[in-house]
Amino acid sequence: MNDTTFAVLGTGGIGRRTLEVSQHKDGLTPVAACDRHGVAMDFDGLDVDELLEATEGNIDSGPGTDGTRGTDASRDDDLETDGGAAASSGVKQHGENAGVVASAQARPSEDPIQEIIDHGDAIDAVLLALPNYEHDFIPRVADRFIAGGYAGVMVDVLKRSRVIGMLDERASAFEDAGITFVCGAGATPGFLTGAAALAAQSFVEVESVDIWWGVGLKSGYEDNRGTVREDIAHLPEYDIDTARTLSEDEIEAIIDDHDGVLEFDDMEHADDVLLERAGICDAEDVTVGGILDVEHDEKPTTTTVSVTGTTFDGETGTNTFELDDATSMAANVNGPAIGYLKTAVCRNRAGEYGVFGPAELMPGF
Ligand code: IKT
Repeated sequence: MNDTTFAVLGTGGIGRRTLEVSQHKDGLTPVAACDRHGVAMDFDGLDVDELLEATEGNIDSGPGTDGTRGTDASRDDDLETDGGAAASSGVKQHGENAGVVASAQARPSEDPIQEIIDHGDAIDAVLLALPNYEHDFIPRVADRFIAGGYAGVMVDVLKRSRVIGMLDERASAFEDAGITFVCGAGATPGFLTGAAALAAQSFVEVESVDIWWGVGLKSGYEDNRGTVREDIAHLPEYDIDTARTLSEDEIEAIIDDHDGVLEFDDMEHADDVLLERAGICDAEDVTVGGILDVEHDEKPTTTTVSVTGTTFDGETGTNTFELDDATSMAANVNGPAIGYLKTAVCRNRAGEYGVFGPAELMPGF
């Protein structure tokens, strides 16, 4: 595959780790990264080490040193907590970090996303590394790329089932624009959805797909505040709107109430609709749940995908796929996101446009 230039929208945990993982992959050149404060752009390739060092140096209360969770309110929330309004205003809120502009390669911007769109001709792929607090936030960002004449790859790591339909509604707009959009390309949905699609191949009928994940996030807590907030929205007492308005202190209190271990059942994760649109099973036959432990780095449970079905010769069985407990969430989200990005670039260069899910594509490596 020829060299691929890519941009990352969002420099929270997912965005920064994507940049880092890309350094270990052939043929990928990160050329732009932005958050609500500004944009770093270099078409010869960003200096990822400098950018990571500068942005991670922004953490007021670093992880792991005293075993406590930090108090910095704006780590992983860049671009998305206000639905992008701050991205346009460029106004820095009280108590916020400088974000990407702490890097010598970055500069403040009134509208960082637009700057990326304006340089879209030189960007093969865009990774939307943004927690999607408002359901239509990622679709609205996609609209901006369509309107700005972008023709290339877009990959997101969104979670919620209902967003897939919003992207599907835009399928013909993506096709007309020449955009290949891969939705739900993180771990779940994403990697684990794809694993379910492979595990289903033994069967002619799939009865159930059960995804059960374990994440230990002590030292990764600061980096993944956005993800933790998204997860809290899945607890029965909360929803996307209430979780979005929680202060960091309130989030700390919820975590403390659960002794640092939060269990999630029946999460609205798009693995269900993505497996249905790939023809594997009905959405209602898919469950997603898991355990998040923010007091330990070890996974509290082994991440497992169980696919139960019937074979052509009448046997019923369950195929399972497990992730090793030693692999981190960062590895299992960002590796696949880059893998799907690579495949999407090949599809885009071959003239295949529209919306794709992780059960329909085999990620590149
Ligand atoms: C995600 O980011 O894809 C979802 C998160 C769970 C990740 C599972 C990783 C499993 C592993 O590393 O073993 C969570 C729902 N936010």
